[in-house]
Formats: sequence, structure tokens, C-alpha cells
Amino acid sequence: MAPMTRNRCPENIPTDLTAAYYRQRATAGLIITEGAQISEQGIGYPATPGIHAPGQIKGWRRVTDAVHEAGGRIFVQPWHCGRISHPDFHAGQAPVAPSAIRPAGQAFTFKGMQDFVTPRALETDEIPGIVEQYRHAATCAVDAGFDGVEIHAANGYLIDQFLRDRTNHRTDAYGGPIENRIRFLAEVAEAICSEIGAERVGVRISPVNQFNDIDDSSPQELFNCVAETLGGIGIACLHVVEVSMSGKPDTSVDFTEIRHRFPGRYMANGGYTKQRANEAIAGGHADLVSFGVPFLANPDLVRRFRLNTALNEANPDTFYGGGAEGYTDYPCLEDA
Ligand code: 8OZ
Repeated sequence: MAPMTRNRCPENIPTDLTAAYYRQRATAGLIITEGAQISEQGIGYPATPGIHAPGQIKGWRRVTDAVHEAGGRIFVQPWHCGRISHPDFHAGQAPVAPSAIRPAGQAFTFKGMQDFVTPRALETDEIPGIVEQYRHAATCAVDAGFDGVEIHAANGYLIDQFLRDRTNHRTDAYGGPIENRIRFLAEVAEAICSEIGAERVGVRISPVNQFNDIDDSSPQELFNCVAETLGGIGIACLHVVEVSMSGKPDTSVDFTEIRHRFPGRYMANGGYTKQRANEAIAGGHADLVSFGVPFLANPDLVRRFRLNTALNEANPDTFYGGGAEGYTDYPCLEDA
């Protein structure tokens, strides 16, 4: 089950409803949770969970216990939004980013949509502290009972902002050539691997996604290098969003090149059907395939695939925020 933001954690703490939602989906071979902030500084949306404070660990413990009781496995997704945020989340201060470049578009805040602001560029000497926030989040993940973590390096958030030359104009060791732009991700991955063991660490990337006003002049070269670097660090799994946010396939990046540079497991994501997923695995394109929206709407997706039955349609109106409706009320097949 692919990570999906649901904005149903008031005070940034997972609730019993969160636990019920993930428990319902525990037959997934592996659940990756929605993004969870590594710090207050990492917040960018209302009602998204954190994974850095004692109350959050307690909330997540209910989730991991529920999933484990139901026989599942679950990784949390440590997340820092960087510039995809708003001063309303930071006591009026600007969000932080690799460079002071304002994203086009609007932030989703408690007061509705508001224009993005120009972020504050991080000082070089602040960066090790953020790497430590990621390390701390991984420690909290273990305390909360997670089986592992998947670092969120996709979709235009802080790590992706460091990776891409459109959002990273730094002139220090974290900007400029590709090896420098990868440094922040590499340091985060190394810190987390040394804390919890590389076999429990994944990284998610989205090479063709332009969501959140992100872009790069040579994504193939950049992500080939990301794959090689992460392979060298020894992470277990590289999770690749192979589509743009519109869901359309994009041929500007050849994913097999990325796959061949990464010695660990390759997990493909983005618009797969059961048939295309089975073909991707049988043909050697991927080791695993993750499903997002189909899992949101079908808690028993695995059983439905096994029985070749119809799937529930997802309702986009209830993706973000609200309560049980569109969250824990999607029906399972009648028990036969
Ligand atoms: C949709 C709405 C809010 C956040 C991502 C964490 O794109 C997200 C996200 C998606 O990775």
C-alpha cells in the first residue's frame, strides 16, 4: 500500500480512527503510511501526523499494534515539506528550503488556500540539525513499533527541493553539481540506516513529477545518480513513482536505467492495474508494485485481486480531511 496523505490527525497525532483505517488494510504485504513530519519545522498541511514527539509515538503505537495484530507489516514515511508550507504553520515565520525560491501556487492551510511565500534559504550550518531530525524520527518510528521507514524524497518536498536544480541554487556543498544536490538525501539515508539498519529503510522518489512546482534540467542523469548513491548506502528498497501527478505516463525518464543502477529491491508505483503489476514483476521491471488509490477505496484489495472481482471506486471529495466517511467506510467483499 503506497503512502497517502489523508489529513485526519488533529494536533498531528494519529487517532483510533487512523488505527482502524490501517488495520482494515493490513492484508497488504507492506503498508507505507502517509507522510509524517520529522519536526514542527517540517509541517506543511493541516492535520498531518508527526513522528517526533511522545504523544505522536503513542498514537502511532495504536496503529502499529492494530496492523501487527491483523498480521500486517508497516513502515512510516518521515517527511519535511520545506517550502511547500505556509507561515501560518510556523508562528508567522517563512518556511525553510534549500534556496529562497517561491513556489507557484497555493498552500493548503487551516484558513483555506493561501499563496505560497518565498521560503528562507537554510544556512549551511542548519543542515546537520535537520539530518538529526530525520535520525530522531527513525528512532521514534522504532519506539512506535514500526517495521521500518521509507524516506519521503518525492513530490517536491524538502529532499526533492535539494535534489533538483530548479529549486536548489545553493553555492555550498549541498548545491551545484548533482553529487552536491544529492548530499542531503545521502546524509539523511546514512543517518537513518545507521540508526535502525539499512534493511529496514526505503526511499521514495518521483523523477517525472512536476507537482509542487518542482523540475530539473536533467532528471535521468540526476535520478540515475540517486539510485547509484542509495545503492551504495545499502537501503533495502527504492520506491519509484513512475507517473506525473496527472497520472499520465511520462517518457522523459527511462525507469529501467534507474532500476539497473540500484542493487536492492525496486518498487514501482503509479496507475498500475493487477495485470500490469503482474507483468512488471514477471518481466523483471519491478520486484514489487505498490497501490495507492485502489487501496484507499478497497481495504481488501488483495482478496479482490485474488478473486478477480470488481473494485470500489474512490471518491476524491473525501481524500483529504473529514472523518470516517471515505476513510474507514469503504466496504469489503461480503465474507463468503
Ligand atoms: C497530496 C496532498 C498533500 C500531501 C505527497 C504528501 O504528494 C503528499 C501529499 C499529497 O507526497
